[in-house]
Amino acid sequence: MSKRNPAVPLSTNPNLVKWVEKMAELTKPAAIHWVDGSQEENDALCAQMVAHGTFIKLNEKLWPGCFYARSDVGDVARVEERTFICSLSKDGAGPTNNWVEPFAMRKKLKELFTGCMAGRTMYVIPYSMGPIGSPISQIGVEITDSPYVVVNMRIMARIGLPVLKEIDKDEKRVVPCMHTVGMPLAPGQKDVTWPCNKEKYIVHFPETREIWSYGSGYGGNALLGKKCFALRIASNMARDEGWMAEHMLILGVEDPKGEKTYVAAAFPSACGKTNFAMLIPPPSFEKKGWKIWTVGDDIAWIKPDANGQLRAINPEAGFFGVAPGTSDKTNPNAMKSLAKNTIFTNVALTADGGVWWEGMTDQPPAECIDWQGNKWTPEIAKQTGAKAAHPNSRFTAPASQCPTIDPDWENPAGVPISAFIFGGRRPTTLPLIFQSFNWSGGVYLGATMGSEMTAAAAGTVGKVRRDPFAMLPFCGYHMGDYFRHWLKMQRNLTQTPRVFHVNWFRKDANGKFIWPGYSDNMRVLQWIVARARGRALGKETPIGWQPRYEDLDWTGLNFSKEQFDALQAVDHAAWKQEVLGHEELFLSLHDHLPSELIYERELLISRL
Ligand code: SAT
Ligand code: MN
Repeated sequence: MSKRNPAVPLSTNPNLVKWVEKMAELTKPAAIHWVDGSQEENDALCAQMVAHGTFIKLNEKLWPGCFYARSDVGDVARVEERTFICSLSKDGAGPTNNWVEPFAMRKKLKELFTGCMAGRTMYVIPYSMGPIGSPISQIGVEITDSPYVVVNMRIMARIGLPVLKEIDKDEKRVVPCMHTVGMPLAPGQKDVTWPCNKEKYIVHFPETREIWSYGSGYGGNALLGKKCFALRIASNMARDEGWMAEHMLILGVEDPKGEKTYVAAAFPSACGKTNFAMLIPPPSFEKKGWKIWTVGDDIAWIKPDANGQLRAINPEAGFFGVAPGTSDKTNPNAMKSLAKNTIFTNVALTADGGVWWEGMTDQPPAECIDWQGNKWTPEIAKQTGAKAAHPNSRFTAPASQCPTIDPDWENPAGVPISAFIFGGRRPTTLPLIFQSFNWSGGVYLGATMGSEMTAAAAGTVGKVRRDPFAMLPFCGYHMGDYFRHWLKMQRNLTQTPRVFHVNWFRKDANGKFIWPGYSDNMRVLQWIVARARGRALGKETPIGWQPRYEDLDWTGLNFSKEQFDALQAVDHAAWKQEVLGHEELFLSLHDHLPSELIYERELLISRL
């Protein structure tokens, strides 16, 4: 086989080729590489990064096909304060986003990107969010000077030749995504293993559907298909085109007769979305034939089909999961997903060429190298509090390796959504489970969801950080308009999904969690599915429908009616306080807040 010249364009689409040329002129790379997405190309890039020191190849026997990377200490997470929605009007971005006037921002970006790729290779990555050819999928092209981004994108999205074929076939509109680590190399200058820049800009132009990212090599800042496209830009597309781009997991519940019901769920961060997406039912449920199938763990694109049924795809092809806390006990399916062909970033490196993170095993290794490259032992940790793995360390793993991946996860038509679930980390007030009375009541639940802050600082305990639909850092336009879009969506549906709120985190008077969580969440999910199918009873309460004790299957769990009543209690006084918190959020969005939500609030108050 003759080796192709990677600088020769792989596309016949004149707009794409011209844009790439223009960007090369701007950024002045040493070379251009059109990414074909092949295994050989991937192997070569990984080998190149190993030689460079960016990657360490893990022990092939223990971790086949896996690589290890350590980031710069200042480049470990998304940078919300450096994230901008540059819509034409400030009002379009709303009070929950940072806004800079688009012409001023373009001027700044031109400065930043001029010559920014000097001494580096510019990679052109064509990618599809969602199965190639699906009516719900979208195409982007990311230009980047980071080979780390290329190999991560290869796991997180569909990339390369099959996508270019789509682009060339229809001269399809693509979302242009510019990314640079922001560290040009002067002739002869020695590179570092994780190039980045202290100055960071994550910029979105919603009207022109463009993304410009400067200065970071990390996850959500650099893998532009994920939060930047699939949520911030796509939420704009979805509003204009009548669909939904949501920060939601998707899972399928299969009952003993083989009937499958799909639900989509939004939780704020640190509420166990990946764990819920890969839930393993309790043994008594498994024995009867209940199964959970995983479609996605982070993002859902949802569109009504010709019959007015909402159908969802997972636009991603991999899991970009938080490593700490993931174990064979908390999430065996995630552990199996990441057992091979996975990229680990900022976890700890063990003496046998493996990886470790806090919570992975009961016993920490006697010694390892921490995420900053220093020697780490349990003794050192005790003295200094040093973590072996960064709390936001990640695994990038192919979704196809998940043992419970749904057979329909790549179905271009998507899966039918019967219910939406909202949740939060709420030590008080919010019961384990309730169902909204109707769609607008459900939108109210999504709009007012949040998590209680745990910081011990005076005045913050018990304070709820509102995170509407878990979209606070991801909604690419005015949050009030986004609520309106949710309300409007229902008008085009023949089957309206039921809407639920869950809280796995309610505590008793002694500060102990009342609910065991994890597998036992299946008991709640079973009721949700039965309600969505109109098969389960519930009782009416001021906040919505709740299951009675006898409506849940308790086989294999010792959980008394008294415990359940404590978990499900609706404390009127606490709820009146809660509703005041809703008011606070609504005030901040006031001029764009749909009146339906004010009515919902009034109705709730009158029922309390
Ligand atoms: O880095 S990502 O934005 O992809 C993950 C996260 O922070 O939620
Ligand atoms: Mn997320």
